[in-house]
Amino acid sequence: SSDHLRHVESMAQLPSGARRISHLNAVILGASLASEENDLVFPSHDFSRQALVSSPEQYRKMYESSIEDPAGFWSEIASQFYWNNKWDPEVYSENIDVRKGTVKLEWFKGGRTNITYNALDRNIEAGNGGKVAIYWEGNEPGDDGQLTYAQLLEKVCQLANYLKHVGVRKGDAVVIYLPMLMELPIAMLACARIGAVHSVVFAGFSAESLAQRIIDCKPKVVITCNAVRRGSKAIHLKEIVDGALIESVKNGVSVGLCLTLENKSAMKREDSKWQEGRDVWWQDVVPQFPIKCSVEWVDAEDPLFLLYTSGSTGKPKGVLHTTGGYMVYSAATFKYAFDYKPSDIYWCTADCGWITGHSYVTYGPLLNGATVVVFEGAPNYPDSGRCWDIVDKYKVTIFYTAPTLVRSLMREGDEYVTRYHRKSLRVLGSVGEPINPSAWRWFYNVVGDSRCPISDTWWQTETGGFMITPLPGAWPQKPGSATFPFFGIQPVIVDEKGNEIEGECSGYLCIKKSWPGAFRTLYGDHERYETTYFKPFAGYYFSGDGCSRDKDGYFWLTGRVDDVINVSGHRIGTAEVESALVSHPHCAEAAVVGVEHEIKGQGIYAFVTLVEGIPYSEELRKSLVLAVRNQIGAFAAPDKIHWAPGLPKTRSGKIMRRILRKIASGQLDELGDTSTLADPGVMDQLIALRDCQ
Ligand code: 6R9
Repeated sequence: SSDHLRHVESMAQLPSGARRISHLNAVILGASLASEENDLVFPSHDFSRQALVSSPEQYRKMYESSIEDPAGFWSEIASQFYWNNKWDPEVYSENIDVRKGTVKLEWFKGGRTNITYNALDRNIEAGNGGKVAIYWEGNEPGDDGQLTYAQLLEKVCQLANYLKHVGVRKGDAVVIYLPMLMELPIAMLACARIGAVHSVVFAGFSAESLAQRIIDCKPKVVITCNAVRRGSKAIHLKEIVDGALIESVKNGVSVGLCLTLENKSAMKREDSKWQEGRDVWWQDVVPQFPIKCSVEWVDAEDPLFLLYTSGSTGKPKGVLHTTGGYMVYSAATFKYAFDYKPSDIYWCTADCGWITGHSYVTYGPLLNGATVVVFEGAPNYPDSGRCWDIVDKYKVTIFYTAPTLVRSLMREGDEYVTRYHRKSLRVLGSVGEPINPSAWRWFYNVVGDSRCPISDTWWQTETGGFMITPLPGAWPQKPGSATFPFFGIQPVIVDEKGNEIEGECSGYLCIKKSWPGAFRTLYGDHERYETTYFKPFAGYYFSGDGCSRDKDGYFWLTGRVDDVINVSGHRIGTAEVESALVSHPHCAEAAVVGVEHEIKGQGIYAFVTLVEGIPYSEELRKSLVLAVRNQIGAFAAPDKIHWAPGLPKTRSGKIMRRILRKIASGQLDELGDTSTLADPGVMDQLIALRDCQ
């Protein structure tokens, strides 16, 4: 439409500082609030000019070559790394079609390499030994440290030598249960150097969850620390490990060695529980080992790590990634999606216990020779300005975080942000769930001063790296859209029957063909791998996410398909309703679930958190419902608004909808396991408020 064009043109002519996108100019320009897709946010000309990919044309050219000749495209990127032996001429082989037999993917098979060698030694040999690899910022402001690439390699080698000394060999599993201390990436890299398979378990999981993972992968060693400080409390990690190891023994898995780091700032070693013979202090043994350690060259298809992720039912799935393809893919996605330059200071707030911490705290950045900030603490300690304090302290240029953090900081008010300079920032990133356009705008306008493109990266534990993501200098963004596929990725939207739908549409998001970073199996359960991911829509990898594509081809993730609500035959993404609610100026956060409804099939039940200082009232309830009616339509109007001072979240920040569904449907005695909640206290509050509104 001409309005749309005018909008695009006027945006293109504004100087970057004036490119402030808001509901207001959307209204002025004639776009309705519901059609978020009409908002285009352009990178500045200066940004694009210096970018690795500067224009839609350049992207299209590279994308097309990656699809037409995957072997050639990926070989060229892979050649930037060191291979002790080149891969087979075939480059890759794949069968993702269950109808044609076992699902099997191989990339760079026959090639021998080592990811730690490529992340550390290779960069040092290129003259970057003195460059800072890790800036570490502790929970307490002022408690910090740093390691250059050369120093990091020495630490990695000492631990690698120790692990070899205690009998860890190529292919053995090592479980790592550590907070965000430098020793966490060190431990990952040490395992990889000797060909051992690490399985990092987020240090917020309970003893039971940890035991479940230990029982599944049977590690030779568990690496942990005695305790950690979170905000103002100390958590005794070693005691959790003790519990898990007892539980494992009961299930026939006995781990002979628990290497324990003494985290002095949280707890003295004298106060730690100890089992002689099994437990060893890291500080007592590791520093005695040589600072050089030979490299174990592994096949590209040898396993690199296992990372457990929760399925919809049953036991956690052990997602297995191999070496060569993952290396190439994590490095390439990092470089392009963040427009990485050697002068960047990069900070990703994710914990190494999740895939984001694997691909985009540890491997992707270090493979690129980047300087990475590792933060041990909480973003609201000592107050809600901590992130921006850290950004200013280290002159962070790329800041990558999750929508949940953006929303919670947005709720605290702009002053915590504007108090700091943030002038170093040039690229922002978002991951983990769809980012609501209103949170996107706040992140863009307030945190990034309307200057920094946002890379809203859609991907999964299973995919190893970014799948659909902006390339920040290449094209205009739309707040809330992950934009276009990364090189080599062919996303398709399919209907119920698995037919691809073209053009403007919505449906299930699948991927055609393999890519180097794809997971190769679920550990010990290849059948579950095939059933979960490749059988629902034969011929494709099924992501489990819903997605729509707009008239300009932009992809919009609408949330897990298990979170789709079908109201009177209308398919409504919970994320859509949440986004509408959060666009209300008084709503800070919303979580929407389906409940059984006599007439409509399913009704919409919305939990809402209000902006600090706003009281809940009948009037407000009505205006929240109205916001949804106005933005999506009357059919999407919530049947129930449940005021929630806090929402139940996992420690990685994901809202636990399973629990919300139970509360919504009144099954209060079936709440199930709430042990993985970041703050179990919100449950009582929620239940108490259930019937008084
Ligand atoms: C990387 C990560 C994967 C699920 C995925 C999707 C959601 C992640 C997203 C996003 C919309 C984004 N998700 N990034 N949804 N936009 N930018 O989070 O991996 O923990 O395995 O979760 O997270 O629903 O299917 P993982």
